Amino acid sequence: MIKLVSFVLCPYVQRAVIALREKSVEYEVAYIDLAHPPEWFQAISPLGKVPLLEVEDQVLFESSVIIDYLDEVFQPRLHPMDPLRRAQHKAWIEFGSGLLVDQMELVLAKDEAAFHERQAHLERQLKLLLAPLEAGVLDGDGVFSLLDAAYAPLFMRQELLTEIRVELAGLQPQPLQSWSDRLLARPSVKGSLVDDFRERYIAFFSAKGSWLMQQTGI
Ligand SMILES: N[C@@H](CCC(=O)N[C@@H](CS)C(=O)NCC(=O)O)C(=O)O
Repeated sequence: MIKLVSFVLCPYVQRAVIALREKSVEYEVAYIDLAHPPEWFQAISPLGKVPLLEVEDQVLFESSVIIDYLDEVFQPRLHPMDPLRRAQHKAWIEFGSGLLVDQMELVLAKDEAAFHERQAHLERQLKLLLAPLEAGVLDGDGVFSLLDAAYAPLFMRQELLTEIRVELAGLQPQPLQSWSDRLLARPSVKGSLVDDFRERYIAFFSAKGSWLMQQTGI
């Protein structure tokens, strides 16, 4: 049995969950509190981060490596078959990892000035996706790809953040919004979070002093 070690709000773990669901692989999830990591986790996690994938008494870390592994061992293959296109997708998945950091830094901004500065940064970074998107580089072989699994957690959070502050919709020009809409409609994506994710997400970042979360009135 495949076992994922997770933190309920972690977008990197969610990438692996989506890949597993697309492949109809049975898996278990062990949720930990990253603020108080249990000893068993500290003993097996090289960097103290989630996700971890436990398989055959071995441990894998780094979400991009975990989803690559899952793609190699479970059908259907989600990465493009063409090696060049596959390499391009891997590169943009790495870029997507950085976008998740940019998004988190936006949410963690403590005041309005910092928020606007990080919003501008995220907007610039998101715009870099437009050229490869319009050139077809981000297309899979006509089907849902591992790159899609890697970007869906980012788009889910963008949607939630836009509900809180409508001006954030402007961060995603139409081609990005269309991509996001397509991904967020997938059952594998819809079912990849805990039911009370929204409440937990808002409560977690409110407790960290997020200026954006203060706008929710919670
Ligand atoms: N590059 C890593 C990032 C993983 C990551 O940052 N995970 C966060 C939770 S979303 C974490 O475990 N943070 C704990 C820490 O940094 O101590 C990946 O893609 O797996």
